[in-house]
Amino acid sequence: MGEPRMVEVRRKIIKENDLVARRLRDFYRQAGVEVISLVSSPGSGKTTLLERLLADFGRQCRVAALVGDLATENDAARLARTAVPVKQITTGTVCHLDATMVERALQGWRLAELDYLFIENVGNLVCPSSFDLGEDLRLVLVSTTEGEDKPLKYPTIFNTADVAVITKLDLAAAIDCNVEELIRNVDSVRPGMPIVSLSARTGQGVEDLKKLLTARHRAGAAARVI
Ligand SMILES: Nc1nc2c(ncn2[C@@H]2O[C@H](COP(=O)(O)OP(=O)(O)O)[C@@H](O)[C@H]2O)c(=O)[nH]1
Ligand SMILES: [Mg+2]
Repeated sequence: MGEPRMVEVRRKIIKENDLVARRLRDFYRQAGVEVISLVSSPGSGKTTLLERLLADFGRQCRVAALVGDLATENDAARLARTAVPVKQITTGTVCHLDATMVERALQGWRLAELDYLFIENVGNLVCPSSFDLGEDLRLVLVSTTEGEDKPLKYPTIFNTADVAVITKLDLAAAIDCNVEELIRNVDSVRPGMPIVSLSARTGQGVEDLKKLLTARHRAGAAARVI
């Protein structure tokens, strides 16, 4: 396939995805559910953070999760221990979730009975940035163990997310990560982007993220009432 043809096919796929994402966004809004997705490279700590968030939020409100991976149901099994509804989407060879996969996975779910739906994307810092899932908020995670320069190398994923989450803060000293530099690099790629630094292992900083998410949810609910 020649390059112009590849570009054309890709553009068509993304356009179709945007139509489904728009439908999903309306669906989420009507149901009054806040949808939060997580993107990062493999191993940055998406599932570990979700284990905490689902357990904590699950005590106060109605929460569910979809998790994407190329293969295995491992993450769904980990998250199911939190006792909230969880469904795994296995994508086979596809390196990202798309809106159609999410729409299909949600069939039969009563979204109006949920306050929050979390979606863990396939671990990848490139492809998920092109695929809108209709979510209200996209978190991009980058761990202290990945190197301070990752925001500079993968700017698009930061530019298509709403909040940056620096993970594995407990490992920063051991790995000699300069967290200030990592924060500066996120800010240089996306000035003003909210940044939360945390460790899902120790719990340090997790409250800050929870506060940010609940404040947004309250603001969204108020806007819906008005
Ligand atoms: N020390 C430390 N390890 C973490 C933290 N978060 C995740 N991990 C570990 O990093 C590895 C990958 O985490 P996982 O949540 O599966 O990443 P995912 O692929 O992004 O979902 C696992 O061994 C986790 O236990 C953290 O905050 N601190
Ligand atoms: Mg995972």
